[in-house]
Amino acid sequence: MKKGLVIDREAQMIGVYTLDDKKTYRGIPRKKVLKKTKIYAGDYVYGEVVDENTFAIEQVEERKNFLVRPPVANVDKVLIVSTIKMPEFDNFLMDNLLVVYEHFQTDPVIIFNKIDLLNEEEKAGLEKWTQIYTDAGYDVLWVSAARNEGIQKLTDYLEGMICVLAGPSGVGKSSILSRLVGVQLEVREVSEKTERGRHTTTGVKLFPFGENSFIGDTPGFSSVDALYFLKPNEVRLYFREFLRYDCKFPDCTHTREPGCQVREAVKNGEISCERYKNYIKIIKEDPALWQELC
Ligand SMILES: Nc1nc2c(ncn2[C@@H]2O[C@H](COP(=O)(O)OP(=O)(O)O)[C@@H](O)[C@H]2O)c(=O)[nH]1
Ligand SMILES: [Mg+2]
Ligand SMILES: [Zn+2]
Repeated sequence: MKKGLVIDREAQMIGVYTLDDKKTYRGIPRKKVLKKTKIYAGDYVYGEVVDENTFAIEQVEERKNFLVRPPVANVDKVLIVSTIKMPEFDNFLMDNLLVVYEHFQTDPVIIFNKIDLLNEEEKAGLEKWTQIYTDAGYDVLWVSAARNEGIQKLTDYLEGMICVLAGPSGVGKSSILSRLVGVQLEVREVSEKTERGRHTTTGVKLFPFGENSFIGDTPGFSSVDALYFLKPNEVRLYFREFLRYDCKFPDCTHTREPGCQVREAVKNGEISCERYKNYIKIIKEDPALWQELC
């Protein structure tokens, strides 16, 4: 059988891209397949090319993860796009996004765009935040979509991956997508309201770029409250750097427990105050908990 990737999924349309000869077919699932599972963009499928336009889907590979927004399977990287200025960096939003995408078991990476706009002082800000997120365990890349800087490096970094863009409006998601794919494209912004009010899911297209990489044209969350998906005592599992510490109690919430190594690490500067402050803020705990350490 031939292996393909579902790159277009909207209503009854299934676009299958064959990985060996890089052609796109209309996918027609066999009845037995549809009984077993739904088919999403990002699904790897096996089947036969039955004519020059048609791929009969016999089998859907088990997916390693599934993002609800956008509805894409097997996501290797979520590119959380942000800027230091225009719009101003919002680290609370960033930490909420990181928690949510960690929870969906997709690997978030941080992209700072619009670096062409920064003066010396703002560049110092970019370096400060880059250090904080690198220390926390994230890859951070700098780009300027406007000047096409850092785009080749980003393309190389994403080789062979299925990725989607996330982040607030105006940070340059459409511009980055256009640079990666090499044609002018609009990321299809969907307002929170219309998305929730609808029963049918919005279609997603994945565009091939670089060497065997794919990127979605439908963005992920522009803003999100981690507590929409998680209970307060689960949030601690998605602050990467917290997982390096063994507190006295294995279910330590890093708030008031004795022998908390995370609080100790905040106190001695190993964990960033900014990150711990947002942790406390996300779980809606007492601000005194970070104020007394920072
Ligand atoms: N100076 C500068 N402007 C940029 C850059 N990338 C995007 N922009 C501009 O920022 C605005 C928003 O970009 P867009 O790609 O639509 O952002 P989106 O809302 O996240 O899709 C547009 O006016 C872009 O031209 C960049 O690297 N530098
Ligand atoms: Mg856009
Ligand atoms: Zn603790």
